[in-house]
Amino acid sequence: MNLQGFSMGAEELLKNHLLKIETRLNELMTFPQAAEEKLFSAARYAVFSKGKRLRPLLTLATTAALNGDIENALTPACVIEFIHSYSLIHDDLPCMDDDDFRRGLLTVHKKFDEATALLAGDFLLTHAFQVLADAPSLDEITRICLIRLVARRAGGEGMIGGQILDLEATASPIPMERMELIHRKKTAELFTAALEFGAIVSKASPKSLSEIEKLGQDLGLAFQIVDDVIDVIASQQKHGKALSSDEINGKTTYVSLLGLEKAQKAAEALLKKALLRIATLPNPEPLALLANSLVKRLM
Ligand code: GRG
Repeated sequence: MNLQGFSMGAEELLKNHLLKIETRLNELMTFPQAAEEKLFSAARYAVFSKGKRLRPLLTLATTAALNGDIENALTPACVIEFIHSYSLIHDDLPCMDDDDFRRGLLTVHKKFDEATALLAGDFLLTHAFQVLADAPSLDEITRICLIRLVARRAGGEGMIGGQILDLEATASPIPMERMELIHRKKTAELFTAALEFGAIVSKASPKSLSEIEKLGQDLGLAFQIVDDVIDVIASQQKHGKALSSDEINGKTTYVSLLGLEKAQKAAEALLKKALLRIATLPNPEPLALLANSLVKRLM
């Protein structure tokens, strides 16, 4: 994490947010002893397997940036993490990326079995909506706004749409505009929802919500570019050459189109734009710190 120029206050606040997120996730993922034990175990395995919690942190940091109520934002923040966890379980399945490991642990279908992994993902997505619909501290209008927004961002023209476009794009190289569209849908849409959740809970004005949307898009795209860069650098370090998993799978990435250096520069330019927007918010420091650490994890 690049902490230069940030006060300890912002870092402490993010650490405190992280603890609150873990506690609320545990509360929302505690199930009575039931015949469906295997399903709940698989879902818990996915949610509590060393994820960085970036998206829920973004929800809370946006809430803090707008002087909103963190307690009200906690359950919505966890809902974003449930949807993220479901997407990773399904993304790892043999019919998609067919990965055996995630976060240094066996993927859910390897630890359990394929059918259980599929259902654990289905469950987490459904659970996310149930938790939002039942959220006791939110008024009904806020709950409907959140449900409508996340359904759109995670749905057929959002994250799931991005995934199908991504699968279709594996066969042959694609131009930059197409790749950016895929990245925006597959990764940036859920990032955007995470920030917008903080804004909605904080009762942001339509103008402020629209600024937060642009911020989420820029940060999400920057994060995905950095993910592509990390993939290449990690494989260089491991194998001593630039043959990343994306390259092995024949995937077009920012790095394959622009080269490593220009891809890094593209991410930095998006970060700069994002930081300018963040600076206009009432309490910008924690969100600025988080944005920096998302994009500068390698630089
Ligand atoms: C299967 C519907 C469906 C969607 C899958 C999110 C996604 C769409 C696929 C994941 C593929 C992938 C690795 C994309 C790169 C960006 C990304 C989402 C990285 C993982 O996010 P982190 O680093 O993960 O926040 P942790 O492990 O920290 O939770």
